[in-house]
Amino acid sequence: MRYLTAGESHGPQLTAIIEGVPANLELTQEMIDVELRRRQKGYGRGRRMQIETDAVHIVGGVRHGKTTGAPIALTVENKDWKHWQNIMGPDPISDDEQENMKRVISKPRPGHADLNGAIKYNHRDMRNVLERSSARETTIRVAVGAVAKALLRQFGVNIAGHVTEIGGVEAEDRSFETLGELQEVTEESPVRCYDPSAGEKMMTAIDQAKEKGDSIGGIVEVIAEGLPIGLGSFVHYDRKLDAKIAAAIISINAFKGVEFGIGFDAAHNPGSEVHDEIVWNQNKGYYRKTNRLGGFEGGMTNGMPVVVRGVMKPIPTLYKPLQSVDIDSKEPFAASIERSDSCAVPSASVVAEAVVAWELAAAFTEKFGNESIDRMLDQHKRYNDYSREF
Ligand code: EPS
Repeated sequence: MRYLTAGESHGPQLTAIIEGVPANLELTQEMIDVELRRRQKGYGRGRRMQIETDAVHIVGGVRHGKTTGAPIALTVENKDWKHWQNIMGPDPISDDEQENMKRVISKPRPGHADLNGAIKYNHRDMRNVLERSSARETTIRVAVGAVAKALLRQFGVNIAGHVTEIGGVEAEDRSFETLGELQEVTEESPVRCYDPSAGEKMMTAIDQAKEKGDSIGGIVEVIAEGLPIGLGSFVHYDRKLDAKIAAAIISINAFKGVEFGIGFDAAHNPGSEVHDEIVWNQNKGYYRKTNRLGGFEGGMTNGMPVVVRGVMKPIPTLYKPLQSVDIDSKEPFAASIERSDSCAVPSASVVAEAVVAWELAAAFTEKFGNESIDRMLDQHKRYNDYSREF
């Protein structure tokens, strides 16, 4: 499976084309909209989220609620476009108009793609960079992830994204018994945190950052369960599924690091406290006593839940000035005011869930075929029976 996205933050719409989704998979616009609403909800977002009410149009590859096997095309309109038509329209404009064009950006924001992208693509107006590098693009990736989740659901895979830290406030209570319980609680939390008292403190931290004109980051975790042994492969670097998932997490705007299971703690612990002992029983087949490695060994799933965390830096668009240089005057400046969010970590946990779902779904189609969902299910069942008895 593969997909591409197109569209700018203040352009008319975001678009995705997805190829390789099997035929006869149940897929409706509502199944995608549910995910778009989850992404829009988090505490700490700016005014833009009050303008948008994201909803998908499926414009290819689905008929009467089921995929046909043809490429799936999705669009999500930007409601804000109506305020930006002159600034962001595709038609040529005269030199005069260019001269009077409002919102030309010549002041790069530290931490953004602005300056590097402008130099790379030769743009004197850095709007040409920021419009596409904006995290608005994650909207359509969540829509794509919703298609992946629809596929995974057929195989009994459940996947949950939640927040474990914001602005230095860590979730302490992580004692959920099942993924269902985690989902139930986090869906009701404005910061998507399982621990309600940490959640309150996170909201206070967001309010304080906002007051100061600053922004804060955090850590999100994605857990996926119900996976077979052997998705991905050890045979080549570009077939290691944990590597693909790590890349997918880092590809989310503002993400700077990723770890699986105990992650960086593996550096401090002896091997006997890092590796997961193997057991077998008739019912479950092979499984592990612990899941410190977060569901991966040798680039392949080991049948335990995949547990992956990503760290998001604070959003770099600040009301509080950071020093930079105007590319026209070459003068230093220390003020860049753009509408933005003080914290987008809760939303990012939904995006992380979507990109992990995509990589897992792609690995499923690689392993079990991708022409029709029925044949995939058949292959999957046979493989699971075989691996249990192996
Ligand atoms: C973003 C800046 C803000 C965010 C936006 C990402 O948008 P605007 O510049 O219109 O105020 O709200 O996020 C979204 C629109 C979204 O859907 O998540 C940025 O600079 O990355």
